[in-house]
Amino acid sequence: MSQRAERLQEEEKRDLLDPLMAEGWSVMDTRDAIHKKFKFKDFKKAFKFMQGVAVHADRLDHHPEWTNVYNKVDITLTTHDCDGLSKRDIELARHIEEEAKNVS
Ligand code: HBI
Repeated sequence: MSQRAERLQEEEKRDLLDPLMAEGWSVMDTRDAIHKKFKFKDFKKAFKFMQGVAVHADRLDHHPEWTNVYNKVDITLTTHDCDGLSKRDIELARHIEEEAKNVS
C-alpha cells in the first residue's frame, strides 16, 4: 500500500528527512522538495540505476523529476498532487538509495 499524498507537516519532516539528508539529500530552498545528485562509473551504470528506480516509481505510482547527463543523474522529489513533500517522496527516496547501492 503506497503512502498517502498528504503534505508533510513541519514537525514530522525532521524525523523523516534526517536519515535521507545523512545520505546526501538536501531540502530545496525554492520549493517544498528534496534533491540529490548521483554520479556513476559510466552511462551504462547510470541508466541501470534509472531503470531500477523506474520500476519502483511505476509500482508506487509516484515519479521523480530527473535529468541524466552521461554518468550523472540529478533527482528532485516532490508530490504534485499536494504541491509539496509527502510520505510518498520519502518512500521513493528510500528505494532510490537502495538502487544506487545496488549499482555502484
Ligand atoms: N508523481 N511526484 C509525483 N507526484 C504526484 O503527485 C504523482 C506522481 N505520479 C503519479 C500521480 N501523482 C498520480 O497519482 C496522478 O495523480 C497523476
